[in-house]
Amino acid sequence: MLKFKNLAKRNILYYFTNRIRYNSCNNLELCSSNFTDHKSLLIRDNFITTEEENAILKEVEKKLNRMKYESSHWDDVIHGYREIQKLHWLESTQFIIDRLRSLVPPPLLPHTHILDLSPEGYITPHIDSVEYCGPCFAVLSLLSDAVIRLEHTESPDHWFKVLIKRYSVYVLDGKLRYQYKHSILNGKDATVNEVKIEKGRRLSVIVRGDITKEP
Ligand SMILES: O=C(O)CCC(=O)C(=O)O
Repeated sequence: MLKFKNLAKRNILYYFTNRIRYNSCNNLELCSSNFTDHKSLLIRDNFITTEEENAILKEVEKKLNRMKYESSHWDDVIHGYREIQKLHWLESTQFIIDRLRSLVPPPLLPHTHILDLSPEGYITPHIDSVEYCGPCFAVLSLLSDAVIRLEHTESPDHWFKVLIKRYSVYVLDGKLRYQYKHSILNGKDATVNEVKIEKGRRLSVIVRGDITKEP
């Protein structure tokens, strides 16, 4: 019981202390200076160390390296990718995954989605289907920086772009989850304030809230 209480306390602490408001102009590009919706993006740099990145890679590459990059996803959203769903982790890696899971309010889907984008890979604007993803998900970025762009579904002139750094985590929930489409920009479009971001091969480790919880 005490263990559970401590865990719950830690999760709540994580959830509220890491909601960083991005206002550095190097990392953020807004559609207009009075736009504020980006402030509900939870983002935390250096969420893992290089050693922790290596531990995750070692575990997922056994399977990924036997797969070929696919040119496009069944729904045409993801291009240049390979992916797996992973349920069980080695004890040494599980605690990193647990740290990531602690950013998403329970209940969570039990498996972790590993998405490996080739250097040319990208993700087109979409909202995750409510059939596969609950009200919140957290994405840990390995191997490369990337640029995420969010655009309001009904007002496309409401948008922002953020540099998502290697080792960082971001969390989408609330209006950013349901009212904004998100995309990971391709090499040509991957700029923030006209500064080009070099995206190499990028691996994202994604944990999702369970679909049983309605918005
Ligand atoms: O890899 C990412 O940062 C984005 C993943 C994504 O678009 C999704 O899970 O819906």
